[in-house]
Amino acid sequence: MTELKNDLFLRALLREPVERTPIWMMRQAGRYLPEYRATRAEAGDFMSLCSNPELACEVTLQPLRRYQFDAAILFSDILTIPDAMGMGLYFSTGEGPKFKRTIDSAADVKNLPIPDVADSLDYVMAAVSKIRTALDGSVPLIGFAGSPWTVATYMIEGGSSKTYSKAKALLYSDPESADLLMEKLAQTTTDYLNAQIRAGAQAIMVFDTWGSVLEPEAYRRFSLASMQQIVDGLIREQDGRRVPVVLFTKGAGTRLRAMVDTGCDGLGVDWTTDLAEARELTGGKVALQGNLDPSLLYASDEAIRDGVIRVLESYGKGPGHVFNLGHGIHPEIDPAKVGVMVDTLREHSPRFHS
Ligand code: 1CP
Repeated sequence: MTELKNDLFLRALLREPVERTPIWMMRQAGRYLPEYRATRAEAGDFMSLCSNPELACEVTLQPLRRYQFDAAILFSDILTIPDAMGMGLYFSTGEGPKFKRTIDSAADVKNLPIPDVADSLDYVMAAVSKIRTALDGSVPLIGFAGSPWTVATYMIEGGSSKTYSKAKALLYSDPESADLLMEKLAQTTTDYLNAQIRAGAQAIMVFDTWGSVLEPEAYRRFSLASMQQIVDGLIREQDGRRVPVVLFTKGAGTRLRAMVDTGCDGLGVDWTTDLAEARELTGGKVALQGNLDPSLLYASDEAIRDGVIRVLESYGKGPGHVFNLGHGIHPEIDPAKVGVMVDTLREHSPRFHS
């Protein structure tokens, strides 16, 4: 294996000293970049882009050509797993993800197959190894999946939702079926992430985008417990190096404290929680990743610079911080604004590590 030339991101996740704060950006490959839109048009649609390893590799690298990011993230989606379970994922332009079939009953959960991911998601592993070769050790590659609860919301609702009422109805009306669904998803997700690690992913991120819509008890049972199961089942070392795991529950707030106990290496923090408070809640036991409000990238260059410095000051001095947005970048953002964020971080972060 080629030696990693820039391992700031991996070192920061293990809370080892770094000379500056590493940065990557959620949805760094995506619609805000004209070159992404061009490649997606070439592919035809989003799923054709995901399932073509050459084009998935190309869009993964696009943001790294523009900005000095310290990590690459696999170009794929959290909904490839239910697609591999036979639910028929499709994207109609401007409408987000949709499923041809949905989970409507206990029988649907029981009949849901556990796919052989090495086979049905082989295109993802092919993309991972192609990206690793193309990166040639420049920066580490992040593999990812959605949390079972977050993925389940799409499977039950048939797409995006504002209220999650169908998904929550299943949890409360038939908790045993909900447990079985989470179990099937946790098992498949663990296999899938381990296959990504074997193919070359050097860090793992689990996106629990909708965990915070659950009340505390339901969060523990249906979201946190299944993430715990995934963390427990993951390969944690590869090629003599630890493969760090980051969990991200958007809007986690005080739940960050319980998330530490999963044994993950890092936690994603969105912009509604101050990093100083998150650091206190997590007692310095994990690294923190975040948390500039993505909407701040609509602001003036000066306001963006101030915002980046405020995030650095909020975390404070010392290791264990990976800079990121608090959630994915919005599609309308001017790509030049991302450059302002990255340049400001490069200029100002070294003094937080001296
Ligand atoms: O029109 C297009 O080109 C599709 C837009 C798009 C993109 C660029 C989708 C559809 N997915 C992706 C890529 C993607 N999705 C990545 C790639 C790597 C990168 O970050 O650069 C990742 C990590 C995801 C993860 C993802 N997909 C999440 C979790 C993270 C998050 O943002 O909260 C979720 C919830 C999804 C579902 C999904 N897929 C696509 C969309 C538009 C959505 C969100 C739908 C919704 O808001 O409910």
